[in-house]
Amino acid sequence: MNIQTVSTTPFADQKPGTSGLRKKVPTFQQPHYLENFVQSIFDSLEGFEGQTLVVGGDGRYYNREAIQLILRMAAANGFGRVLVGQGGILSTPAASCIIRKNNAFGGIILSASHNPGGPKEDFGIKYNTGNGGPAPEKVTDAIFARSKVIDQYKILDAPTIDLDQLGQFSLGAMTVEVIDSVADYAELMESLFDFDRIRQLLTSGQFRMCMDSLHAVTGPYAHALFEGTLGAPAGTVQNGIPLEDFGGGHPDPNLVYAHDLVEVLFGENAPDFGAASDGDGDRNMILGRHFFVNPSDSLAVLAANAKLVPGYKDGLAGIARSMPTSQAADRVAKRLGIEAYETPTGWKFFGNLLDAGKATLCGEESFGTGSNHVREKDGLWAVLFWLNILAVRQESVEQIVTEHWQQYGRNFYSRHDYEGVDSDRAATLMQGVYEQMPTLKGKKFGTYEVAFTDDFSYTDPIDGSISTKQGVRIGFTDDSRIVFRLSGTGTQGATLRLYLESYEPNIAKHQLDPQKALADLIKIADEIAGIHTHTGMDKPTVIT
Ligand code: VG1
Ligand code: CO
Repeated sequence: MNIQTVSTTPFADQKPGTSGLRKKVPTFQQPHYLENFVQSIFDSLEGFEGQTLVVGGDGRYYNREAIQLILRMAAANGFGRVLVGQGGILSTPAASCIIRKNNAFGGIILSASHNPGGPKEDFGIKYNTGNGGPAPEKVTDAIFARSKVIDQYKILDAPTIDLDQLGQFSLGAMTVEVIDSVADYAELMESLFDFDRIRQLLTSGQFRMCMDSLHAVTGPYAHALFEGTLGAPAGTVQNGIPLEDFGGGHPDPNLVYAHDLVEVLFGENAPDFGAASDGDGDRNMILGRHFFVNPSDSLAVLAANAKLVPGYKDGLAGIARSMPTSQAADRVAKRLGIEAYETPTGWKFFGNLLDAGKATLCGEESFGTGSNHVREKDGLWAVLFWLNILAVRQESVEQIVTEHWQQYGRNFYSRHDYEGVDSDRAATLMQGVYEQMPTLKGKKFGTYEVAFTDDFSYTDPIDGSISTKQGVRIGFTDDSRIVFRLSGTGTQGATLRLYLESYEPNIAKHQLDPQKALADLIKIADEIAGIHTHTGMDKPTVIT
């Protein structure tokens, strides 16, 4: 066994963002770049000697090279065993499931999620802890601190492992097990949902669904679940083979980047149900026939109907949502008499609440929904949850959502993204907003009056850790809100996210287009932040 200790010098830019370290592929391909980060992860952990590590990714360009390197470094650093998905494939929620099921020490997930892939596009890496969830800030801070002073890394001199063949291999003193990417995850799904009922729905001839995997990681999972176990006709899953460049697309399940699916669901003779997932399989978009389900509403509907699903039949302990997510789920929590939690953006903030049994369902406005079954958001889980509800209620997606609004009122909601903004301009814009904050309270904009402003700060109720500067909130006296945040997942320039929300109890107004219902708030946001002036853009890149 030949362990090499290689001298290196630090890179200054290895600070993990909202979800791991994401950079362009050529950045990762620089000599020592990935090695430094992986060693910084290992150097920040204690007690993994002889333990199990889970490794897998979304199949994007550079996935296989990165995995070979991580295997040799894990062996050199003293891990006992690595479980790696066949072909290097593990969706993010499947990786979380496998970490938990095997009591692994942790896992490394290779993905830049919804960002494009390819030789000139994005790659990413993140570390998940033994609970199966993204490392909390204290761990990612330690990794970053280490990356700034690292001077050597350890790697085993060994041939590459055949990732396509299931089985056990030795790598120095370490064992590598290449495992089925889908089986454990599929088994977990079957334990939560009423597969018989969903199968009846999908084979009834009365119901058609369309699942778009966007050439990303959920393809094999969706084929096995929907067309395999659940009996949906072949062709139900589109773009179901993971490609290194996602077919040149943007694997982001929203109205803009999943336009092919949107066209089908809004076209003639549309199916009853449509869904899409993102690069690494943790996001979901839900569509009915000619109907879009806003992710914030989706969380609220799942919560309100949870008892219809076997895995949640005893009810929910609590519901957690990220701050910019609409307050629709809070209304459900209130009626159910359970706690509603508001956390900063990013799934890592849900981990403690889930581990402590305080929350059962969690969600983000960015097409992320999940539960205590794993410690990541989970795209196909959300699709199955919807199918289970549809199978029980025998109503359309549109009926279920409009009836929900009738019961709870409607939280009109929209997110406007301005992508690829010059970083300095974005910083100037945010600075301008910060400067106005102290004087905004009580100020009137037409019929709207500012009730409060703050830069969201979160104290974790379990471990007391504090996270500051999580987005500027401007709240109005009628409970509507504007939130400004800069993205922490982009790799080029800055992305400004503007989140808008208002509440409408009047049923007669529920059919309004959200962009119309929110038109005044959209104008106020521009008046306060000067979005168009600062970005030089006359409209957002993506509207959700
Ligand atoms: C975005 C979303 C956030 C999500 C994160 C990771 O972060 O807003 O809700 O948790 O992506 O999702 P940001 O910092 O760009 O707003 V994924 O599917 O990239 O793992
Ligand atoms: Co993702």
